[in-house]
This record gives sequence, structure tokens and C-alpha cells, in this order.
Amino acid sequence: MDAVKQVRTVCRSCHGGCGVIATVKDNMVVKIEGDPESPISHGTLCSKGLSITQVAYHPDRIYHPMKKTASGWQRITWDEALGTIADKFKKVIAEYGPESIVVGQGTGRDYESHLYRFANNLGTPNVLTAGHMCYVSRVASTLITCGTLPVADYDGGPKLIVLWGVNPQWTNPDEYKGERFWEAFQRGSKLIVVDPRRGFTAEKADLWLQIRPGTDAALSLGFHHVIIEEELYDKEFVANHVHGWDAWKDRVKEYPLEKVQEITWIDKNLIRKAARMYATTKPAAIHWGVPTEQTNNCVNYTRATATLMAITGNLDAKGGNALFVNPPTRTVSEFSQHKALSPEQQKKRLGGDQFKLGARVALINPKKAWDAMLTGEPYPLKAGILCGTNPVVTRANAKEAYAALSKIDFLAVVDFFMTPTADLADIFLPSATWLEQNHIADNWKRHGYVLARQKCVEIGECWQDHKIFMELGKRMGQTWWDTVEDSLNYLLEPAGVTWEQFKEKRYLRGEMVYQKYKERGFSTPTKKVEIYSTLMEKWGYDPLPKYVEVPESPVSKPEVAEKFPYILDAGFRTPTYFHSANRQVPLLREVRDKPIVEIHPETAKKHGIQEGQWVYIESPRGRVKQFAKLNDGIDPRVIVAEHGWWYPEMKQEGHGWDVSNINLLTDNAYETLDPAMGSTNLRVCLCNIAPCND
Ligand SMILES: Nc1nc2c(c(=O)[nH]1)N[C@H]1C(S)=C(S)[C@@H](COP(=O)(O)OP(=O)(O)OC[C@H]3O[C@@H](n4cnc5c(=O)[nH]c(N)nc54)[C@H](O)[C@@H]3O)O[C@H]1N2
Ligand SMILES: Nc1nc2c(c(=O)[nH]1)N[C@H]1C(S)=C(S)[C@@H](COP(=O)(O)OP(=O)(O)OC[C@H]3O[C@@H](n4cnc5c(=O)[nH]c(N)nc54)[C@H](O)[C@@H]3O)O[C@H]1N2
Ligand code: SF4
Ligand SMILES: [Mo]
Repeated sequence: MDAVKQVRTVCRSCHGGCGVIATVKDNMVVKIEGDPESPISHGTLCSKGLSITQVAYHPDRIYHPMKKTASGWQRITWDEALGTIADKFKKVIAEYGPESIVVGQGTGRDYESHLYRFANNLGTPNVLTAGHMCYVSRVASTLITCGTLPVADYDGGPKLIVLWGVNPQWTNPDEYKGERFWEAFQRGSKLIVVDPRRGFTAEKADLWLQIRPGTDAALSLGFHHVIIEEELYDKEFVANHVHGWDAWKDRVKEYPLEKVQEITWIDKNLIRKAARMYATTKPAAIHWGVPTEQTNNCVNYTRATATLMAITGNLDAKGGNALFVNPPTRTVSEFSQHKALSPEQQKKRLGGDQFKLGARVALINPKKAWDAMLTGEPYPLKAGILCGTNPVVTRANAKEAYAALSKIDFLAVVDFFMTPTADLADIFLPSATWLEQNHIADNWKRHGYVLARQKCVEIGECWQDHKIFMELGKRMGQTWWDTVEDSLNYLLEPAGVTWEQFKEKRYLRGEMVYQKYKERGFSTPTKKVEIYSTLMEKWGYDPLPKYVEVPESPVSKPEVAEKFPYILDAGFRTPTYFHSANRQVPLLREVRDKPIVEIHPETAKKHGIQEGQWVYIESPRGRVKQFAKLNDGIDPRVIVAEHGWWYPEMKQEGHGWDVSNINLLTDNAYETLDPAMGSTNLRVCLCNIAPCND
């Protein structure tokens, strides 16, 4: 009889977290089901989680290390692969210093603990992630405002939910699963949706605020304007727990609703109605999404909106925006040994003296890395390892990213598949999927849980990323544990459980206490909510939030708008893809086989564009093509396009990275970035469209 077993584990085909029961037969996963006992997902799974076996056993997946040779890719052993990388890194360190090595990852994938520990012990401050414009930028902005990240407390029973630039049922981002939003909404909460596009949630909303893309900071200021003018704020809270209130009141006066209407395109009466509804319905939870961070106003928006939560009494309130208490395991930050990086090396962080908030959370902006590769300024980046990221497709100004990564002397890439970025590598390391790893899942999140992801199978010679950084670290002379499981024991130690015990328990939850500030204030320098940020002031930035016009818009660049009259909203997500991933997965590609650009019917008519035809989208930086879909749920002045497109089926080098990749159009110029965080304005720029008859 064949051996059949069921393993309870945790998905990570997106930011992860859903509970899975995997059926394993003869060391193969043959079935994936939702785990009804999961506190995160309650038995639900999405298409990406359900199709993981089509990733894990895909014929194009790479199951062993490889090196690039004059005659193409050649299979090698782990010993040779790690030895080659270590030799190269040692040479770079001897000649240029460890700062000339870049260590990179993409979005949050549960291995940042091991990646950062590797980089810190290597001595390089140049860790390149997506954090400058996604999630970490939110964490950093709230860290200096209210001490930590507020998270919508869906289980606490909000009476009003504000979905602010987020589409949780399709994206299930970070701490959230769309299922939790839906449950709370079904229990009868009111709903405000701030979104340029009429999607599923906008249709259900009590109020839909159809915002001009990129102007959320101005809307947040407009909400403050109403709440202050009508004295709808919690006076006791403001008197005791807000730093800089008078200065803030003065700043908000600069944003009367007429002005906010002009900036955001939202009717001022609607803004007033929404602000009143938010301030008077208790508890109310704001769930914000990544479009509010991918702008030059990332820090302005996030700080202003966290303060909205605070002054309405919703911060750290049940059913509002909670500051969740994580279980007492070691944090990613503790594990990462940031202190191992000497102050001298920290000072060398690329852009560290320019983006001081970014540096505070150990991040660099990608353009800084591309510049160092292309120009050698302020010093050259000579070698790198990129794990779980495809910057040629996912970073702004893709042409520059491609040129930079083509120029770097030595590149190792860790992935499941050959991607347009991996095409540029010298060494390819085969990573293990979540079916093939042991880890403390969700330990970077702030929702109060950690979850046991346990290995179901081993496939080929693939290693989980944690092990790759451990073994490469040992080759570089670093001290690590013998096994991944030993490192997990270390992470779990303060919680008093071992990895083996944790697997049995399946998850740990922190003990939640609301309104902790009543006892100990907020974890900021003044112990108050710092709408006036003492740290921003110290670093030389404006200590108060404001709105700065979108760097490339009809308002800021009227001369560019003459040729490129539309506002491109670049980065629309669809349920089956995760950024640049999954285009090769049959079940998922079948759902959406081509990249889609949404155009208002009136706009399409003006250009003679029919539903279903290829369309050129062009910006001052380049031209790509996507497939037209007409949508009257967007403003006729706005074009909505998908990101992440390349074509795994095109087998030549590059895999069609420049055909439909919207990041050929986006900009990364320094003047378009958030001045404190270095967030890239990835979402919004100017474009034109034309029918494509090729
Ligand atoms: N224009 C535009 N661009 C965007 C966005 C946008 O909205 N608009 N969104 C941005 C955002 S928010 C983010 S976070 C970034 C994401 O940017 P990235 O993280 O770079 O993008 P992905 O395509 O998710 O990841 C790339 C690779 O990771 C591999 N991979 C998946 N899981 C693992 C794993 O466990 N280990 C390893 N080693 N590899 C793995 C996949 O096969 C894939 O090839 O993209 C950004 N790009
Ligand atoms: N299926 C899938 N899931 C994903 C991802 C994926 O690629 N695919 N990516 C993951 C990652 S790394 C992230 S960061 C999250 C992001 O997840 P979300 O934060 O949900 O981001 P989006 O889906 O890009 O955008 C959310 C909503 O904001 C609207 N929007 C666009 N521009 C603006 C704007 O300027 N202002 C406002 N207010 N709204 C705007 C969009 O129309 C959309 O309805 O998703 C994660 N989950
Ligand atoms: S939402 Fe994310 S964690 Fe849940 S099943 Fe889908 S991909 Fe997996
Ligand atoms: Mo992201």
C-alpha cells in the first residue's frame, strides 16, 4: 500500500497565512485543502494556494543549481554553486569592501530574518527590497507617529470599514485575508471605499470616493479639515495623547474642501459626508492599501491617516485600528542582528543620508543601487544575490533596472523558475516552495499570530531560502546553527516552545490588550501620537504631513500632458497572479491569459480602440502593449494597467520582458520619490494610448 499522510501547514503563495491540509502520497503532494481550524483563513483558500502543486511540479521549474557558461546554463552541485558565490564575494570584499555587495529580495516572503542576518554579518548595509514603497514604508511611517503599525481589527467588530486603496478579496495583503473583511462587512458594518475604480467593494459601499490616483494625502487632510472644523475629534484623547495639535490645526487650515476637491476630483460634499461618517461611527477601522505608499506622499499620507485613527478614538480600540500584541517569539529584527553592522558600515548605506526614514528601517531605494552599478557612484556595486524577486519586471524604470543588472560583475539569483532577472545571473540557486520548508510563518506581520509552516515533501535538490542564507553565510565565515530547525528553535525560545512543540500547537497568539497607551503611552520620543514628528524635524524634513502634487500629472507637468494626456494607474492586481509570478501555471494562466489595460468607453472611442484588441500604452519613458478592456467604472482621464507581465513561453533570453511590462513606463527619478522614505512613485504617471495593429 502507498503511504498516505496529511500535513497541516501554511500557504505562502502570496504574503501567506492561510491554513492548508496537504495530502502526501509517495513523497508527492497530491491534494491541497483549506484547514477549517486555521485562525487566519477558517478553511478558505484562493486559486493561487490551490494551484501550488502546478508550481512545485512544473516542467519548467529548476530543481538543481546552475551556472551560466559560454554554451548556456549548466547543472552544477550545491558545493560548486555556494563555493563560486563565496569566492566572488570574498574577492569583492577584499578589493572594494562588503558594501559593494547587494543582497536583495522582493515582497515579504518570510525569510527576511535569515536574509538580513546574512547581510548584516557580511557587513553590507545595501539590502534592496520592495519595502521602500510597500509595507515597510507603512511600518516606518507609523513607527515615528504612533510607535507601531495599526491594523484594522476586523474580528473586533467595526461598525464602519474604510477600504482606502485596498482590494482585500483579491489581494489578501500582509496581515489581512479578504475573508476577514467579508465576515465583518456581512455582520452589518457600513462601508466607505476610496478607489479610482468601481470594483466589487465600491459597488457595495455606502459611500464611494472616486479619487484621482496619487492624491490620497490630500483627501486625508480634507478629512482632518472636516473633523477639526466640526469638532468631531476625541477631545480628551487629543489633549492627553497628541503631540503638536496646534501646529497641525494650522496646517490643516491650508486645505479647505474646495482645494481638496480640486486636487482629488472628489465632490466636497461627499468628502464632508465621508469624514462625518468616519468620525461619528464607532468603532471604525481604516484598511489602507499599497497605492497610498507608492507615491511621493507615502509618509505624508500614512502619518496623516494614522492620526485620523488616533483623534477619532479608534487607535488601539477594539474594532478600530489595533496595535496587536505578537506572541513573545524573537522578532525578525532581533534575529537579523542589525547591531552586527558596524556604525561605519551603516554610514555607507546607499542613499542613507538622503532617505533617513528608509535608512532607519535598513532599506535602500532601487535607483540608488542601479546608479551604483551603472556609474560606480558613490562607489560601485560589484556583486549581488537576489532572492525571490524579479526587479526587471517589478521595479520602476525597467529599462534602467535591466541595464544595471546586466552590468553588475556577478549576480546570483534564487528562484523557482528562469525569469527575466534570472536570465541576467551567473549562478541560479533553486529555491523550495512553501510545501518544502519548515518555518515560523507570518513572523514579520503585526496581527498577533505566528503559524507553523511544516515541510510536506522534498523536491529535487531545492533548498528553502533560509538554508541557502545559512549555508552561504557559513562559507563566508559567519556563525549559524547546524540546521534550519535549530534556527527556528532560537526564534521560538522566548515563547518557551521548541519547533517540535510548535508544530503540534500549529500557532501561537499574543495576548491582546487594547488601549495600552493609557498605561504606558505610545512608543514615540514624546510617548504621544506625533502628528508633529520630532524625528522628522531632527532629520530635517517637514515635521507635519502635507500634500505634494503628483510628480508627473497634468497639474505638475502640463507640457508633458500635451503629448501624454492620460493618468496611468499602473499596477492593477488580479486574483490569480502575484506580481510577476504564475504566468506559467496552467490553472492560473487560463483565467487571464493576457495582460489587460482598462480604458473608459468614451476614451476608447476617441482613439478607435475596440474591446479585446491590443493597445499601445506609452509614457515619456517607453511603450508597451496590453489587451483592451472597456470599463465605465473609471474616470475617462484615467487608464488602469496590470503590472508584472513577461512571457515564460517565450523561450529566448529575456522572455519578452519588454513587451507588456508596465514598468518600462514608470519613473524612478529622484525628484519623484518620497523625500524621507525613498518610496518610488510606481503607480501614477502620464501616458497616451493608441490602437496596435501589429
Ligand atoms: N508598476 C507597478 N509595479 C509594481 C507594483 C505596482 O503596483 N505597480 N507593486 C510593487 C510591489 S507592492 C511589490 S511588493 C513588488 C514585488 O516585487 P517582486 O517581489 O520582485 O515580485 P514577484 O514577482 O512577486 O517576485 C519575483 C519572484 O519571486 C519568486 N518566488 C516566489 N516565492 C519565492 C520563494 O519563496 N523563494 C524564492 N527564492 N523565490 C520565490 C517568483 O517565482 C518570482 O519569479 O512589485 C512592485 N511592482
Ligand atoms: N493576487 C495578488 N495578490 C497580491 C499581490 C498580487 O500581485 N496579486 N500583491 C501583493 C502585494 S506585494 C501587495 S503590496 C498587496 C497590495 O494589495 P492592495 O493594497 O489591495 O493593492 P492593489 O490591488 O494594487 O490596489 C488596491 C485598490 O486601490 C485602487 N487604487 C489604485 N490607485 C489608487 C490610488 O491612487 N488611490 C487609491 N485610494 N486607490 C487606488 C485600485 O483600483 C484597487 O482597487 O497585494 C498583495 N497581494
Ligand atoms: S490568500 Fe494567499 S495564503 Fe491564502 S490561499 Fe491564497 S495565496 Fe495562499
Ligand atoms: Mo507589495
